[in-house]
Amino acid sequence: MMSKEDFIAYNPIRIDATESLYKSEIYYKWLDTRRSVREFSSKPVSKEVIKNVIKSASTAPSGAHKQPWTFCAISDPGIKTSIRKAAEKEEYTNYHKRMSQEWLSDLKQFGTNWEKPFLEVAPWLIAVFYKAFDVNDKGEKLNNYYVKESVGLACGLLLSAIHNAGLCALTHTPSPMNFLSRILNRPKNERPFLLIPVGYPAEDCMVPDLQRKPLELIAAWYE
Ligand code: IYR
Repeated sequence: MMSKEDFIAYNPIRIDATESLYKSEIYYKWLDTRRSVREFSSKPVSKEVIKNVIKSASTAPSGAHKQPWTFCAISDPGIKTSIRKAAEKEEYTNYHKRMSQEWLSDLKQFGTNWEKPFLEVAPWLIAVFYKAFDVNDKGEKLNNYYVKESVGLACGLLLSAIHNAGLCALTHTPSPMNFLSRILNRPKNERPFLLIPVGYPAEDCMVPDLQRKPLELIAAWYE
């Protein structure tokens, strides 16, 4: 059993208020340049970079520090093709039958449709799975906590790490995405969460002209 005696000192480098203000502003301005992209270059990205962004993601806090995630990194062209085919099959039905008029109209500005060429063009796909529970050596179920919150946090850090590496990504959510468990042969305790193509943007990559909400609309102050 862990007790307070097992704690270790936490002593991050202290910075003064001026540097803090400067760094917070620089970080925001840099993060604000991140965009989701759907037009990728096929230019390769090294496995070392992908390892580092996954390790960055896994620094996220998680319920009871269970780290209930698996990041499947796929560069195999055959697997990418299988994933594209399965995703497009679902998306075709989504766009033609399952999505409401309101939903379709909300998506108009992004120019999306059922076709997902980026799933083959991007050099890497990271399929993120959440672990609904863990399984120990004896095959017994162990609880995880706040699983989706935890994996969502890890994905946020993943996107930041990808942006920091000069790469771009799309948080893609084909629905339903059970096909990912089948194609990637994942164990029963793992469920698909996000499918994230990663790479360089295409030379002529275009993105919608979106504005982010101003602070007044996203923050409430109680001083
Ligand atoms: N999953 C579909 C539709 C879609 C839904 C939302 I909400 C988006 O922000 C974007 C797309 C697709 O990937 O096309």
